[in-house]
Amino acid sequence: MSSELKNLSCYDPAAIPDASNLSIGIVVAEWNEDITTSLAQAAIDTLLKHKVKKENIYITYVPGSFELPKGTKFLIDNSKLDAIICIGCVIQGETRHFEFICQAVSQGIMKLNLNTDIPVIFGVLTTNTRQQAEDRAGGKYGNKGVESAIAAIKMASLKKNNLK
Ligand code: DLZ
Repeated sequence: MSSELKNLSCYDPAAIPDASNLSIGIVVAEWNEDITTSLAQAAIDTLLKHKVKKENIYITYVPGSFELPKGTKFLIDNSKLDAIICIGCVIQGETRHFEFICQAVSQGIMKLNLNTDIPVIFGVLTTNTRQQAEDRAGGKYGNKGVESAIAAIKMASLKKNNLK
């Protein structure tokens, strides 16, 4: 599957498992807040569209993407969720912050996936420009929040089915 021109909001609704009994957490980074708000809203709308109950969607906020793994760990330790979506937006700047944050958040999320029972979804945009982020937060390439919500439903269902 080529990703460069993939519209992040496109999927086959018929291929999505029943989500009516799922509880999903969403951890949202406040940096680039307009973008992350758009991503989070798209994730929420997609979960609701697939019948996740409003009261079973838990939203928390962290200062920046660097804090997403720790915020997610707090949620894992203090709740019983079927999957957690991490929402962030890291935009390349003039310093090397970008590399460190991207590496930390991607490795932190992967560690949570491998070391805990909860699927944790990488809903983080890592872009060279603000325009590229806008294009993927409801712009010409769709919305990564939709893709993240679908991934959360699929992974939560996969986990439940493997436990039966
Ligand atoms: C410091 C920083 C910078 C420069 N850029 C971003 C960004 O583009 N996206 C993002 O989510 N967070 C950024 N941050 C904040 C860090 O993620 C983190 O919150 C701070 O370094 C405090 O640990």
